[in-house]
Amino acid sequence: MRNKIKEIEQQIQQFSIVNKEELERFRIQFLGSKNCIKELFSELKNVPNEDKKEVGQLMNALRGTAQERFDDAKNHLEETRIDDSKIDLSRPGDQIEIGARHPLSLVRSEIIEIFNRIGFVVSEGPEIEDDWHNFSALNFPPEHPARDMQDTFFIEKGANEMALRTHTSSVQVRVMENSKPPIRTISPGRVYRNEAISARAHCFFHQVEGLYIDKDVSFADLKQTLLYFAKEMFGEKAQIRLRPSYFPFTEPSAEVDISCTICNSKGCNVCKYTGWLEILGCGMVDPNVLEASNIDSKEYSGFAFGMGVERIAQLKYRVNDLRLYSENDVRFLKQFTAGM
Ligand code: 2U9
Repeated sequence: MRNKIKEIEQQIQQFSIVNKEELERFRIQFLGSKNCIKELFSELKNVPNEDKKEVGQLMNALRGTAQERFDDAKNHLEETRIDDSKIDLSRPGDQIEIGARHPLSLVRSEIIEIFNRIGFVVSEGPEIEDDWHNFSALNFPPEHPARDMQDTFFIEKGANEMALRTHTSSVQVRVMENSKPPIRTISPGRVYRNEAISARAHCFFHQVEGLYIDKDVSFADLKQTLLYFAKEMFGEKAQIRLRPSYFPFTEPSAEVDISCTICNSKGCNVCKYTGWLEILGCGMVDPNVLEASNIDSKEYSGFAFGMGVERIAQLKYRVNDLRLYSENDVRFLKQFTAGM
């Protein structure tokens, strides 16, 4: 009898009561008119007289336990019940936050689309480069400062010298080596320079470099291509000017400014009262660069240009601290949308 009492007590404690239906099943089984505890009481007459008192007390306690479990479960269900009449079905749902594209990704796509429209195709290549593709094939002399540890991240020095590419021109050397002119390609990608990180410099940034090689490609073609780019990127009113410059891989070379879109070239603190903002570098591909990739410089000529995506994004979105692009602060990142 004592075992039966223990067994029923266990059943009472383990009975799952998470809804009204289970509560009712519990009531019928342990407290209803034909409940199992009542059945135990009817067997009390078979218990030896000397044990009757104690067993009777155990049965009473068992009934109390069943009642207690029932009351607790009932109270709990009532407390947690959602009152249907209090639900306001007209309330707007919780806002689901939609992510935004990274500003550099938006600008990169826009640059690619602009050049796609005039026939430039995207080419990509490795971020870890050998000396040939990053420097020698691009006419960098052996003593050029870019080859210094101070400027470039070398991975292996010596015979198998490898470095993180310092520009995506290395990709275009590979295109020249593997295809014949006409070549019309742009190479977007991340590049690395050994620089201390500050608002105006970073150890990595993003470039889009362009290359066009064909018969009779002229400086006028270059200027017209860049004017087209400036107008597509910054608006129909945009103007460009070229200033002479020097790069090992182009001759002649130039730096390109765009008319200040903020003050309409009247002069403001962004353009430092010059009316112009620097946006990219360019030039005619040096014949040595063509020859290094087995392209006959007497038959073919070409132009090239290069721009920093961060710089274009800075001008488009007025971001004046380069570090913001890689800190992944959502307060910064969620401000950019494709239509801006
Ligand atoms: C080949 C030959 C020549 C790509 C060029 C520039 C000028 C240039 C800078 C702009 C800002 C790099 O991101 S930046 O720091 N680039 O000024 N780049 S011409 O010339 C090439 C490319 C490929 C085979």
